[in-house]
Amino acid sequence: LISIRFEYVKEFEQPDILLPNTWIVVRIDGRGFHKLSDHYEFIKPNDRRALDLMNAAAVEVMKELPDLCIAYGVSDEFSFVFHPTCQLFERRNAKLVTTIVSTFTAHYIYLWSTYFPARPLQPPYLPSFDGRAVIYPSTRILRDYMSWRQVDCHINNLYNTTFWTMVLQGGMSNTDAEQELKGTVSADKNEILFKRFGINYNNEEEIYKKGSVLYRQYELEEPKPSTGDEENAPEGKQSRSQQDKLKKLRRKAQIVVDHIDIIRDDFWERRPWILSNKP
Ligand code: DGT
Ligand code: MG
Ligand code: MG
Ligand code: MG
Ligand code: MG
Repeated sequence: LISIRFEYVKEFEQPDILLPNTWIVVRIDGRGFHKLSDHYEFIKPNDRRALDLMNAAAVEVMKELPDLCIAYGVSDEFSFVFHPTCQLFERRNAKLVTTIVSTFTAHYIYLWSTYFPARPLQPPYLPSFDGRAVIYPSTRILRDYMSWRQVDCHINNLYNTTFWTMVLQGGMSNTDAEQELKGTVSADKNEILFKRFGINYNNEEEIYKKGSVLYRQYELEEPKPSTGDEENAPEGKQSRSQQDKLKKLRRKAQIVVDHIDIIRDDFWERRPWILSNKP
């Protein structure tokens, strides 16, 4: 066959399998959303429609990829988490990242008009996202990653809320507000908000302060009695039938969008199935 002559080009493809038995986080981020949010006149500092649209697209990604355990979103970014036992696409980096990025982008664009009915999408201001995969070798580090993103959300939101209140309500110029906020700590910003504008930061909406966490809400039922099959499965691995059962349960489970602390243990202890990957 003539194709034999050309087949050697296959050898140029590099393997990109992610280390086994590690958490995989695929983080996507909107490209140039500074410009995009200006063009479509997103409300500053937080546009509820824009965040709801991000969350709606992420819910669809979770539905399409039952292997995902949890996702966390803030601003124009979303982190999607695969369990260490995940074998999707043989854990190939590019396959995982490109599938998440394109699935998310497709839904984001499809749902756009629901959230911005008066602002049809127009080139060159079309939403696109970049993506990367990072692996984490322990649950502790995975949780620290999630905490890092939520702390970032809080820090940025406190800054943005204070900055835009000073500008929009206080009539300050952008440069003056920026100058005054330089070197301030959280307590200073809270004080500016409260003393000057009567705003108690604690009363701001949770979605802005905490970001959005998406997870599967399993029905609270006892796990089905196991068949001998699974007991023979090697430790740390799941048998085919076990995997199939999990997949079915995952497909059926409702996906919850919550705005809640994920730094402290409470969230995880009350939902042990999220990290254990068992119903
Ligand atoms: P990149 O990610 O390097 O391509 O560049 P950007 O412009 O996407 O920068 P990034 O991701 O660091 O920052 C996100 C931008 O999106 C930031 O400029 C503010 C904007 N943005 C996100 N959510 C909202 C929102 O709810 N309201 C408004 N007004 N802007 C938002
Ligand atoms: Mg970026
Ligand atoms: Mg961005
Ligand atoms: Mg961003
Ligand atoms: Mg194909």
